[in-house]
Amino acid sequence: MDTAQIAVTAGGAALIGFILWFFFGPRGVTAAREGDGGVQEVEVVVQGGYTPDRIEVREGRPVRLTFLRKESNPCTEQVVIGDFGIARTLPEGERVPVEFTPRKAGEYTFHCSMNMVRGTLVVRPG
Ligand SMILES: [Cu+2]
Repeated sequence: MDTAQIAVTAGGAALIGFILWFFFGPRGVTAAREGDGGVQEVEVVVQGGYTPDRIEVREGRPVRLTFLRKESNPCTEQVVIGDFGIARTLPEGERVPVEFTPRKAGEYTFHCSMNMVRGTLVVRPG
């Protein structure tokens, strides 16, 4: 192999590695911080997905997810948390607080109205 071939091969391998990491790599879990009054708060940025997309809270205490949508893509205009009967419109650039209290430990999905962009709420036993 000459230098160019080696460079192309290495570049391809690096790209494949990146793609595998991007789609299948470990996802960080963001634990909610408990503010005044015991409300578990997390800000979620909506831009090509949810960041963070895995949020850990404790059961039996109020949760406030504040969504901040930083894009105009209509895909993410609504966020739905079906298990809690929540559907909210997210105007671009506005913080939209969504409050509920998870009563039962488990994993719950939040997603756009088309169910294409998703995140997970992990509720730990209180
Ligand atoms: Cu969508």
